[in-house]
Amino acid sequence: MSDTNFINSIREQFPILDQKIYNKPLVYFDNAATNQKPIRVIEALDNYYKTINSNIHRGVHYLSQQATNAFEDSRRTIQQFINARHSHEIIFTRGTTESINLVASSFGKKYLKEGDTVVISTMEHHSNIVPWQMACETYGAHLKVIPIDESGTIIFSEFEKLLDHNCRIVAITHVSNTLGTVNDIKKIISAAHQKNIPVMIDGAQSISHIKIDVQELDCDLFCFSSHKMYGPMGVGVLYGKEKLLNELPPYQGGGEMIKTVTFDKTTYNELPFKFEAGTPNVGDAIALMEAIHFIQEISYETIAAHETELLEYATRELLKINDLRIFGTAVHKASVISFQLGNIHPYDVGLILDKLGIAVRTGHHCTQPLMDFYKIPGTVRASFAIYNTTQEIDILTEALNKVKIMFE
Ligand code: 7TS
Repeated sequence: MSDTNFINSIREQFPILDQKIYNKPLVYFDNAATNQKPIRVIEALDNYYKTINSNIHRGVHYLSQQATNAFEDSRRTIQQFINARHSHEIIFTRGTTESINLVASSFGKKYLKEGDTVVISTMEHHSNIVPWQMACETYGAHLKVIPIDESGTIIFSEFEKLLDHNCRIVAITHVSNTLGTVNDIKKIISAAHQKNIPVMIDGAQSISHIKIDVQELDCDLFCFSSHKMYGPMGVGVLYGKEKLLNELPPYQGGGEMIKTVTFDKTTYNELPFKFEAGTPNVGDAIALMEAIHFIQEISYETIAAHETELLEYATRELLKINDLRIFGTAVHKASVISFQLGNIHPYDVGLILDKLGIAVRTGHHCTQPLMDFYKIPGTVRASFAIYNTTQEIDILTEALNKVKIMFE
């Protein structure tokens, strides 16, 4: 059992949690969409704008140097956090969606041609489907989709069949935002590499739950968002192996990504700046560093232990409710539970839960092909973070029983 005092000491760091919604204590179970921010992250952002706000890399003046140093400190902190070999392998983006668009656009331009295939899975978020569809359309390539079984687990033997001589890249999520499935990406990467196929991992949902070591995983590209790991919105990361990033053409043109510009020809800057056109989100990138320290101080071991306890408790308690069906029953799951309550529309469930102070997400969760697979319009999704408690799960269970009675 998690130590209540310890979890309370964590909750105290999140001012937003201490409020009432419709006169009920807030139960925040929409962490897979975005999790809340500890006060130290909020203060880091506040301090940035109060003390060193300035445009970076270009200024000779004191503030610009301070902002540049802090921004580059954040890059090095991220490098160490995911154990990248070099800090220039860390590219700042707006978030996972932009990181994937960057990869699909640049990789597509360099490597995709008529008849090639891009392999993704049935459980991808739209952000890891649409950019690849767009690239495939441009270059005459095709999307191939790894099937899953009823539990929401990838059928590995089917995946291996897709690794043929036409396959240029595998782009796959680490953790499903809808089902919670944790894919065995080490095995996936290793199988693809045996055929010399690079792998891009969508780490949007894993970064706050699982320790990432990009060298150990040997992934070629890894994308994540700050706002899903206790950091601010508007900033994210693309990690890429130096050699691959050097081969890829720039994504956007503008300031900072150039070495020289004439009206006849432009030469591009070196990594990471080649991929960072325009003024970056300096303040949020600096505040992200604080979110990393927050996670590191708690430790992934503690986070995983607590969230596993919440997942197991919630699964047990929710399944006691008649007619409640959980989607996503893979052996390895992150703290996400998607469910349907009898025939009640997920949106109706969400609306009533909201009136009882409980924030969940309802709908297709930007995974429409996955909804098609299960032949359902959507689910109700509760997703847990380090500050959630079993008492809050009891509130959810009680509320769902109320919803059932209302619709009976
Ligand atoms: N990939 C996965 C697996 C995600 O869960 C999300 C966001 C994204 C990519 C896109 O991340 P963004 O930060 O660029 O928006 N997932 C969700 C969700 O489940 N509910 O709201 C956003």
